[in-house]
Amino acid sequence: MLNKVEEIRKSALQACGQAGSVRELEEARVRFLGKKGELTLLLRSTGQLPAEERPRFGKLVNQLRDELETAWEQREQQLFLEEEERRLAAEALDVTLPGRPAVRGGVHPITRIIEETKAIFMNMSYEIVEGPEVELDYYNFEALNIPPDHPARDMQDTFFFNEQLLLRSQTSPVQIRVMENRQPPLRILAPGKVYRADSDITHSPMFHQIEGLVVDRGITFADLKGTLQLFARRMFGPDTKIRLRPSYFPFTEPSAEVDVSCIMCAGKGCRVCKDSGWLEILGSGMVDPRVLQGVGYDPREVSGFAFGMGVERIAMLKYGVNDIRLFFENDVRFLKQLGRQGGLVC
Ligand code: 2NL
Repeated sequence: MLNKVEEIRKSALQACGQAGSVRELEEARVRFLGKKGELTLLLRSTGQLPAEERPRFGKLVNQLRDELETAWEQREQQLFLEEEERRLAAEALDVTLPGRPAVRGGVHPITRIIEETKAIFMNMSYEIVEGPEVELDYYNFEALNIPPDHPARDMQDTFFFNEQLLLRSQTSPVQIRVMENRQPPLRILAPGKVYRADSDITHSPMFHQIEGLVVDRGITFADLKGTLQLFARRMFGPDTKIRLRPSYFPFTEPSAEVDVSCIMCAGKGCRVCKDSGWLEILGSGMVDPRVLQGVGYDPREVSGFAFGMGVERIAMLKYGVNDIRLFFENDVRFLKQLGRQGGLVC
């Protein structure tokens, strides 16, 4: 029996020393020290011994149990530390490695034109105004002196929800609303999305427009011309010339279309300006007295000028883009290419 105790002691200490992980060690513990383990079995065999030997044997087995428990505790501590060391080594993080460069986005070319234009007019003390994209027929057409039979009213050109409600086809209704609510002097710029039932390489059903309006006592056509001259120089460069051609809009009288000297060839003639040396960039005119009257202003007291431009058209000219749809596909390669040409912006 004493040999048996020594035998178990040896093989238990061996198993304890050989356990390569906390899990293996626990398996060995169950095998020797567990409820059905070897030590328990040994203790049960006490009954086979003569009565006088039993106390000494019991004491021996209990000593062995204490010894093994201590051995297990120490080994467990050791294995735990080893395992933790291995885990920390595997998780090691080299904080001196260079970081990955963050991919930076850019401002969309359309947004850029809008922001530049806003900055130019804010510099001339204009106020930026906004309004609803879903409008009433009254603000989009009637208040702008657009008669019921005018081609712009064609159901085919404008998105109507019903008889009265539509998607605005220009940003003028924003300005009508401002005039209705406020008295001159007024210097406002209304940028925003507009909608027309038209789609090809130069037309998109949604595009962006910027309109400007000045109303005060004594505003003349010279104010219009000087303002647009300054805008053109700041937008396209200090040597830019402008040219006004007579035109017609129901909401302005007189009306003028404004050209700038070609930004590609400086007026010498090229493919972009179709050899004319000029590019049309906006429409403008003196606010029609009927429009002023409609918002409750007295046309004998105040006068005003207004202008409107298509943002995509300006962006296409400025960046040499021939298909408007490229602006809305948001192909990152296209947007990056325009981003690199940002130097054109003055
Ligand atoms: C163009 C022409 C224009 C206006 C817009 C306007 C607004 C009010 C009163 C009078 Cl509230 N006029 N806006 C005037 C002339 C031309 O736009 O070709 N736009 C793309």
